[in-house]
Amino acid sequence: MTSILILNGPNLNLLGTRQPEVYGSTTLADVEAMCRAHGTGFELSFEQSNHEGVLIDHIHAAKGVHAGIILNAGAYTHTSIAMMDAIASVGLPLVEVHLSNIHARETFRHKSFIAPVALGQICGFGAQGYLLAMDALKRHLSH
Ligand code: CA2
Repeated sequence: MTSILILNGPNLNLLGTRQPEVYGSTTLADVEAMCRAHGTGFELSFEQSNHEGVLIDHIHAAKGVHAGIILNAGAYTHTSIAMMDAIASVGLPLVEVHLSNIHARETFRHKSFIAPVALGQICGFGAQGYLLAMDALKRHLSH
């Protein structure tokens, strides 16, 4: 079975507990359950870390194990050249996801270091964005 990694960055472990007006009331465990129930036929690994280096280790370890990655890098999206380099170095197809529409928020959130090394970016659709990303990756991998 084709395996994919769904990787979540800093503070996303707090999802559903604070700022529901921005990020909704769905918890990260709910997001994982939604992804597992989505039925794209992927085997899923679901990981979260608040540490940039740990996220990079997960990206490196994905090579040869997973066929693709779905990444919500949280605030590292806007700062991390190191994550960008890691994604480029493994060469796996990656879909960037954000719960909120980062382009409708503060200007510092408009910049993504992930976007240039991603297949595409999905933002503004809340937890549903992860399911859209799974569909996009499924379609990409079957062509
Ligand atoms: O919209 C997204 O998914 C973000 O990646 C979320 C990040 C933010 O820094 C990005 O600009 C956009 C923040 C994640 C923080 O998540 C929390 C969830 C609930 C309560 C507090 C933080």
